[in-house]
Amino acid sequence: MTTYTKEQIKQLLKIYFIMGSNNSTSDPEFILEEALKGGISVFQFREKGDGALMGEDKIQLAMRMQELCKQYHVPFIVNDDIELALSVNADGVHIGQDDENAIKVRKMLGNKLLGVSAHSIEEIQAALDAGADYIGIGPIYPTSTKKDAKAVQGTSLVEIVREKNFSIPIVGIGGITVENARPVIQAGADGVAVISEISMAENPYKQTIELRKAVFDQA
Ligand code: 3NM
Repeated sequence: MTTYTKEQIKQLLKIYFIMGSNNSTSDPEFILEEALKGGISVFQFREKGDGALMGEDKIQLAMRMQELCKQYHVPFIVNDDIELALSVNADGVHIGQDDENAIKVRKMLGNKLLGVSAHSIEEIQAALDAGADYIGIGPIYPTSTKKDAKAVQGTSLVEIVREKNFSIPIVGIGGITVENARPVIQAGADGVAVISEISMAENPYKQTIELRKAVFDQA
């Protein structure tokens, strides 16, 4: 398991920003820094899909983004690429159901954070048994960012997990915006994970602040 406490992980998940170089029309490092200034609580480097960087270019971008995160004391998580996460000494890894087996990844990561995407109670239980530190549940709303996203499920699985009194940290993902973030938290998620709401925003700094308001001010 990780050195973070469960409560610390729940705090980290509040404003979970994910981005790769193909998720924005402007400089991804500029966007990340604006999001860091605005108050994201964790960052995931997700270099995937059409036009994604590979090889040395990917490693170099990861290292520059990690350095930015360090300046703002925000943990840096790598999507799927365990070798990269270990080589740059990232704070953790996030994997989906089609990626490397969670039990194997847990062993490779030592005490780094492990997040797993899950779409059913069975998948959540398997991730827990494998030693996941948090679960990503989605897509909550329709998303055009992930081409192979599963069927939209709203907040129902988040609610079921909480009804079952699973205390695992949960982050909702998929189509989450400033306008629709509140119900995700009200359903029992600890935080919201977004790509385009920040990466495509006209003003990523202001959008992050607005997202923080939606998540923290639960009127
Ligand atoms: N995973 P946006 S949905 C990376 O359902 C990812 O597991 C999903 O992007 C899942 O915030 C998704 O732009 C894309 O909708 C999230």
